[in-house]
Amino acid sequence: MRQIALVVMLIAVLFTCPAGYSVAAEQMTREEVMATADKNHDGRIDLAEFNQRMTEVFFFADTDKDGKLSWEEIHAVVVDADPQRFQAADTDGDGKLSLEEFMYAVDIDFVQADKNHDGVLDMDEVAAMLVKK
Ligand SMILES: [Ca+2]
Ligand SMILES: [Ca+2]
Ligand SMILES: [Ca+2]
Repeated sequence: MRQIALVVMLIAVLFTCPAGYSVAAEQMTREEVMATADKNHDGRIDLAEFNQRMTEVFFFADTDKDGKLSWEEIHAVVVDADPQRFQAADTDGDGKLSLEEFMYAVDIDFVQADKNHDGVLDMDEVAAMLVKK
């Protein structure tokens, strides 16, 4: 069963935001991921950059501006989102993700993607996230 990290989907969201349309995360190349998330172009995504981008994703996706992400809001921007992952991230079970729940979930993905545990995602680690399992 293939599972693409939520973080890749969300970076894909950022990548597609300016163009105003959605593409599936697996269509992205690692160069596109890096070009989107690596703001200072040092070839790595650190946690501060990552959290900043994810916060932007959160508010971009919150189309009804209630400060929470419903499944419909997530699904509207992440075409291949996994409902089970959404439910797992919704720790208080109210059917929506608060910013805290959202950031907790994506930070887990960041840590899992950081294979060498140096606190940043480099090109190889981003590429590994894009590999289908
Ligand atoms: Ca909302
Ligand atoms: Ca919740
Ligand atoms: Ca790393």
